[in-house]
Amino acid sequence: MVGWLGHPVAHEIIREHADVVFAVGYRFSDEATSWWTEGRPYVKENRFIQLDVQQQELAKNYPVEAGLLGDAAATLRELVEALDEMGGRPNAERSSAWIATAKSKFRLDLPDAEKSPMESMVVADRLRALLPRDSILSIDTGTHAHYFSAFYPIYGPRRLLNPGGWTPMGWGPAAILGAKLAAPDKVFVSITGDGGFLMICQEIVTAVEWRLPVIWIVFNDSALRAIRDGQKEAYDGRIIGTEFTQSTDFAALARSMGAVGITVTRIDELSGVMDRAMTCGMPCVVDLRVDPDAVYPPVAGVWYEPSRSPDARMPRGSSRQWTGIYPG
Ligand SMILES: Cc1ncc(C[n+]2csc(CCOP(=O)(O)OP(=O)(O)O)c2C)c(N)n1
Ligand SMILES: [Mg+2]
Repeated sequence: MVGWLGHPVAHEIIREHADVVFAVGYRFSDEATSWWTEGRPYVKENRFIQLDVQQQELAKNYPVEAGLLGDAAATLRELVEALDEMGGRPNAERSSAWIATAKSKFRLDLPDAEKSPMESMVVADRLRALLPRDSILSIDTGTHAHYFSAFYPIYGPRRLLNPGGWTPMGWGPAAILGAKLAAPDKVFVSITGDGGFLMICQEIVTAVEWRLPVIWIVFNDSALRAIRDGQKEAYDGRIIGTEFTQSTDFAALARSMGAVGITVTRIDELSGVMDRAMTCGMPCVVDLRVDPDAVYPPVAGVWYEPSRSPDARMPRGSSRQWTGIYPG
């Protein structure tokens, strides 16, 4: 992903090394461009080819060298054929080597796995290994979501459902029900914060009534962390109303509504719990006790609220620009 929750390596490739950016079905939206902020990731020097099925998207937000109107799969097939007729990609070996290097840079240094409450980055990493490759995730709004949008690998289209730039809390835990109805044989997981889930947790009852075996994974840090951390940055460490004095037992809440509820306090419990969640045939809430100060994931974009002045754009997480890690 690039933009507000973009990975530093992806940003560096675009900003400093891309001869041309080929955008396929990509709208250059607010969230995906850090609200069109220079360098996060796009810069004036970038040149774009944009392929989209809707004409009005072409060059809507950024000027393009070439706009291609068409179905992505069909158009890409034709382009590959045309390239083959021209004798293949020039510099193919060099660019393949680059891609291999870039992929290796996406590996993370994970924080302490043994800790309790747990490190969210470790949880996200383990979940990728435990969930099927074609499982479908919805994320919600808040810090918990950043661990997934920033570096959780997605292996196919429409497998990460994202509330986008308006970031409405509670969207992810509810959206997962509609998604499950559309593809009943897949594993559906809602990644949500405790604050967001509290806004919409009555939908557990809907899932029980409709017999929809979805899994909600609640990153329970007893805080509205995204806002709390913003307060700390803006007000010299002071916070107000963003740490809960009363925590919620989401497993008990789930059981009170007829669903399965499981609490996880240590990472070594996660594998068994996910097995149970995926095989119980019932809606299931997994209450994960995570550290409200868990190590932040590497993101290199900025968030911008339109009412704030451009000077007040807030870098969160890693604001480092990560330059110079590739050979020229
Ligand atoms: C409906 C709604 N209200 C308020 C906000 C502002 N907001 C963004 S993130 C956040 C906190 C989210 O808390 P939680 O779900 O616990 O996630 P965490 O950041 O703790 O991981 C708030 C209040 C919002 N995006 N949507
Ligand atoms: Mg929270």
